[in-house]
Amino acid sequence: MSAHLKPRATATRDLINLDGLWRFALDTEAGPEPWTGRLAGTREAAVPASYNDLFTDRAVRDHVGLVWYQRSVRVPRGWAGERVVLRFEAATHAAVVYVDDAVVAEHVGGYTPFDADLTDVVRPGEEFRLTVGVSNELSNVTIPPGTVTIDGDRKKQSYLHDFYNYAGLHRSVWLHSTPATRVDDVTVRTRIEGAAGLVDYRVDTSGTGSGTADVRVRILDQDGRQVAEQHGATGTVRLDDVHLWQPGRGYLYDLVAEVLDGDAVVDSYPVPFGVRTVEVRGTQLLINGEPFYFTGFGKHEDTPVRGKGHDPAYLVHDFELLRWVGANSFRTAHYPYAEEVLELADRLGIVVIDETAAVGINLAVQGGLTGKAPTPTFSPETFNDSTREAHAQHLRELIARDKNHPSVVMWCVANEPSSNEAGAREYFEPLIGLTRELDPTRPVTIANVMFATYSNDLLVDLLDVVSLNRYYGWYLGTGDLEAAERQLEGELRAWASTHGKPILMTEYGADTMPGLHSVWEQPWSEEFQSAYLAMYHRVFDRVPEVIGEQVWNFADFQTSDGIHRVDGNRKGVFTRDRRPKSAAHHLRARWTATGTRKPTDS
Ligand code: GCB
Repeated sequence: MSAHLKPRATATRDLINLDGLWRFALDTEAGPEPWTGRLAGTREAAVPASYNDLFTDRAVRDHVGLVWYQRSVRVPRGWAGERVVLRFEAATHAAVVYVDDAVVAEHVGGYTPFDADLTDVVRPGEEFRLTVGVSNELSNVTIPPGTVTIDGDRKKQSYLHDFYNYAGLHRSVWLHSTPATRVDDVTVRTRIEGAAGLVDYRVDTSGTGSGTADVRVRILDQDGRQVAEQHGATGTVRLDDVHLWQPGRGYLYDLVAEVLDGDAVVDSYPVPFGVRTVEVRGTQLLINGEPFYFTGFGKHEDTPVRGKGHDPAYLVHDFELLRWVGANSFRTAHYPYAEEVLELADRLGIVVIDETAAVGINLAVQGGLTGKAPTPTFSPETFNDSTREAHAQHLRELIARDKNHPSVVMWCVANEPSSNEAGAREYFEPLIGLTRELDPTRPVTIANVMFATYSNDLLVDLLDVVSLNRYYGWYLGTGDLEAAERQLEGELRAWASTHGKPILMTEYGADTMPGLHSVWEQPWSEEFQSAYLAMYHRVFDRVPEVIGEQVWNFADFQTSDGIHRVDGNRKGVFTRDRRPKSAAHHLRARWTATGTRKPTDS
């Protein structure tokens, strides 16, 4: 069952967090039907966390297939008559959930939440055995894709993305109650009219039988004072003298959606929202009518030991480093991040480009790197209609989860697909259309790969912003920043003059070993990283259509093993444990002066 509203404790809803240590076993050790009893073995795994780096056993780290998590859960006595729901914020990449001996949910997609309605299978006051099988297997019809091969008695997995395929229960697990008659979903969209904010809302309800429930919405300001109240499941609330949500100043209101039965409040659910607009006009992206210049990074959810497990301490620290370095934005490369990340971005006014997990819809890159004749990316045997349907479902789940977050200003439908190849348009046009249908309020982009040029890219006219990932001076012409500067400027100017759209640099960066220094600015040295970034910045400042710069990457991150990677990708401006390389100081000087306006704009 897909999920909309994040579980919250409210006057009408209770919430229990199920994080902690769960029993854990690989499918190869768990025996048949492991959900029918206590899991074999003595391993316990932390939730939330990737399981891969928790243990010293390589068989766990490299495991391909299912792993099993288990714990017992007691339903509170007081929940009689309530709806009882289990919520997984993320199970990477697919999950099957058992309550005692029965399947209660299955979900595919590793970075979006799902629910299981347990109302009819559990009893208040009683305990049940919760067992979850989580698979890390990827295929040509999963998002992201990958390939599993059999090597003797082992399964092996390869994939087309440059980050380690961490898996497991990466985010919190909750048990919560809702009333039977309840708020199911809330959609908030905002407009600005002079000094007023217009809040268009829609409240979906369930369990109201054939009668229509009376819905009331109340708007509270950041101090909790009620500033408006209105009845009706849909409508527009006017907020005079509105406090706008601004980059750097994340003012939030709460829209409290209530279901009433006479005077009684049957259900109550608050949605934080900000009043702001986003629009692409000409070659600018406007937030609240003002041109916005993006500074920041492509990030990853990646930390030592935890892998992709959500960690509130790293969240706070990463945002603190963003502030320190003067960054005003980031992209959720290459998958949706934990919702807590967006909530904090909402509160702090950090601007987010929200990306799907569609990374690696591209067989040309692999062909190009191995010298073999490329396999077509879009074909019945490779990425096909079923892949596109999985991608569509992923977009539905992403937009359902994130639509109300003011920090999110743009959807990124994919990272570096083969957008110059036959079939790209047939594959992507319906997905871009779906994104716009699900959310007509936000611009849409795709992070473009270098092989798809201003003259052969097949998608650019469908998108609002040209987002480019480019590595002149690193992958191309390594170390020659003079040539790179010419090539980069030439390419940016060609995109600008051919397509007349805003250009956002969503990736540029160079691998850098911290502590390696060179008076000649040699590749891999800290000096080179700074010089490389400074060169890109000179070019951005000369090309008026460039609306922002997001360095690849915020921090070093783990990848699969390979001769191009030294314990992972080293393009971080911070190390994996979040210490600055010297380039951080270069960025800090530039970005603290930039704020939200392009350095060359007065
Ligand atoms: C890219 C990818 C990113 C890689 C990066 C690199 O173009 O989008 O996932 O990590 O290049 O460092 O090679």
